Parts: sequence; C-alpha cells; structure tokens
Amino acid sequence: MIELYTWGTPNGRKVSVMLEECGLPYNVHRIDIGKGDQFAPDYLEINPNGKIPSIVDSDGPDGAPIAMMESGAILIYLAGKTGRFLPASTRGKYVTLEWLMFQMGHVGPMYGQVHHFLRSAKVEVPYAIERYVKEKDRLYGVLDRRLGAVPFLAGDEYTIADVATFPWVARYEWHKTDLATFPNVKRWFDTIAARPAVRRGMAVPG
Ligand SMILES: N[C@@H](CCC(=O)N[C@@H](CS)C(=O)NCC(=O)O)C(=O)O
Repeated sequence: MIELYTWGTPNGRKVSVMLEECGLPYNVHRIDIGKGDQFAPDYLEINPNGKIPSIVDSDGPDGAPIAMMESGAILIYLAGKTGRFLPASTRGKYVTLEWLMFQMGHVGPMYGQVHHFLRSAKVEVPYAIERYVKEKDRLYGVLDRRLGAVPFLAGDEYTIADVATFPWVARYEWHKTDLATFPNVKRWFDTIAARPAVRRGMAVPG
C-alpha cells in the first residue's frame, strides 16, 4: 500500500493524479501546510525538506519500504513501479524527463512566485509582480509553441511530464492567465482535464 502525504496544491495533486492514473491503491494523509503540519518531527522523518508531497510505499524496491519526497522523483518512481506514463523508447524517456525537469525547474517555481506575490504577500511588491508575471507568460509561450508541434509535452503520448504540468496550469485563474491566448495549451488542458483519473486526482485531499 502507498501512503500519500499531501495538501490541495499543484505539487500534491501531481502525485494523486498519477496514483489515480496508475490505479494504485493509496491512503491519503492530510498535511495542512497552513497550520505547519509539514514541520512535525514525524513528518520530517519522511520529508526532510518539510514540504508536501511525500509517499511511503510499503512495497518498495527489493520488497523493502521506501519514503520519497520531491514530486518529480515520485512521478518517476511510480512510472518505474508500474511501467506507465514514461515511454519505453530511449528517446521517448529522455524527452519526457526533459519536459518534466522544465516543469520542476521553471513552471512550478515561477507560477508559485506569481501566486505568492498576487495572493499572499503581506505588502504589494510591484517589481516582483512584474518580474514573475512576465516570466510566467514567457513560460506559457514555450508551452504553447511546444504543444503547437505535438499533442502532449513529450510527443504523441500522455506522460508524467503532462501529469506534472497540468495541476499548475489548472491554477490559471490564480495567476490571471486567459488560456484562450495560448490556444495550444488550452487544447492540451481541455484534453487532460477530461480524463476521469485526472478529475479524481485533482479532488485530493478533498
Ligand atoms: N520541489 C518540491 C516542492 C514542494 C513544495 O514547494 N510544496 C509546497 C506546497 S505546493 C509546500 O509544501 N509548502 C509548505 C512550505 O513551504 O512550508 C516538489 O515538487 O515536491
């Protein structure tokens, strides 16, 4: 059984969507990051970085339990465990990892900064808003050009790169983006949003 430690954020939902897509049974543990649950000593044993999401798989490699942090690493782990959503071809695998890293290194951190400075900052910081909104729009341009050339981020197949990116784009209202201005992203977004497993995973932790 897999134990999922999560909260209702894009990084958390990447993992619940993947677990639903793979049909893996899992128990949800709510880590309320607003109340500081992520810093509880027991939780830091699982995720030394004090963030969500994390998993503990009682049936890990070599039959021994494994605890994992970092959503991108967790997606790679679950893809390896199930043989799903990471192409078998060498080229397909590396292109998928390329776009997964693009999400982990750019889309997540930059959209997260936009959310912070538009919604949570204690003082309005126009310089930061301008900087991160500009970068967010540039990244939407990169995604839109890519998705104008191929149906999914890694090519023809739906992969963990899409699983990772979708929950961030799903917050388009938070970062004040009109998806109609990025029509290829919108086509991709609507396709993925219609998947039943995505609907279920996006509702976690409920
Ligand atoms: N690179 C990490 C980022 C995790 C992350 O930033 N999680 C946020 C929620 S989306 C969190 O736990 N924030 C609580 C905090 O910073 O104290 C991953 O992808 O797992």
